[in-house]
Amino acid sequence: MHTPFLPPSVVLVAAVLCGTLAAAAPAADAAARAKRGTPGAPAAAARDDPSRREDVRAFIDEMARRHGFVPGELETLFSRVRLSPAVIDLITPPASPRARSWLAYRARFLDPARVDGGVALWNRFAADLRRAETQYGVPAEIIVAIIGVETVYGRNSGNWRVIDALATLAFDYPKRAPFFRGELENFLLFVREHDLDVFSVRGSYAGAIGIPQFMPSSWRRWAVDFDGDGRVDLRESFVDAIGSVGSFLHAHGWVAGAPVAFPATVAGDDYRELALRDILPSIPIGDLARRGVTSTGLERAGLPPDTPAALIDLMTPDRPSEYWIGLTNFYVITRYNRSSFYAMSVFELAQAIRARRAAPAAPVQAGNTPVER
Ligand SMILES: [Ca+2]
Repeated sequence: MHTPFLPPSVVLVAAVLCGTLAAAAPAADAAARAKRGTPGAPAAAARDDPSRREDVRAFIDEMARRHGFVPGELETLFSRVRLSPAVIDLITPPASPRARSWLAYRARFLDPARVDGGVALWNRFAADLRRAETQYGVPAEIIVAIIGVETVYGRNSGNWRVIDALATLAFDYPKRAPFFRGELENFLLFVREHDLDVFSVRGSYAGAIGIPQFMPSSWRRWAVDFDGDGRVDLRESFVDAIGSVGSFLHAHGWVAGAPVAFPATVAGDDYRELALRDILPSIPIGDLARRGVTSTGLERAGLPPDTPAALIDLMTPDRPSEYWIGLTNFYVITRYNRSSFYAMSVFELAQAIRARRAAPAAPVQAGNTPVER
């Protein structure tokens, strides 16, 4: 994991704060609220000290009310939070949809080094991956590929202080403020439950943590202690990460033994409305042909005609789109990251890792890998 040491001053502050996120006695709650000072702090001061912002104070009050945090302790914590405009820049999608390119996206994840890294992780944790496959029904290569796409097998799990990232997105990114306030709430609970130093937890600019990049709410709901040491540790334990990815996909409806997606060809105009729909599988595969969508892989799979599917349009500027038929398991991968580019990268990387592991000397294919799961 990529987690550098904190400067000593931060460690000292963190040590003081560590373990203070305990439940408040009502008296302490009232006393802290009473000494909180007057509202209407100058804008500059509020920017430097988030704890003086009205919206942060309201959040602190809510955390005290709902979860028994001590307001004064959360104020001290938020006074040391650094809101970061860079986080807003990173999370803001490009202004023009044409900036999105499937081929460019795909090239970031489908490279020989990432395929080889996946084979190495699989070989190292083969028994645990088999156990996850048995317990959750999720193939080893899908779990390995998600960890590969997320963090290059734990090598790049993010260097942002999660408290800074989540506070920035909760309070300075109105578009998704409710979601990130929920994650900030879950992060404070997570830190309290695991007795962690709140400033020591590092992650992505979006607040995702550890080898599989779980958001705090996902960690609290779906992460599992898969190595049996009594703690859930997605920052250091690959085995916990493997089990937790399986647990997450299982909980989101992974269908054991079912295929993920098939390459498709389109003709006419009736397919266009399908391509504009959400990635939620909403058309029976038996209706695809009359909409101009065909797939020899899908036909060979012999699935029941009422199997729900989605037409996935993987677009690249100035090139024809690549079309796929996404089934329920494709949709389940998008619960991890709500993007068809993401899900297809995971799926293709998974196939490439499986193929490479089965035939170590074979070259990594540049085009679509065969899809026969
Ligand atoms: Ca564990």
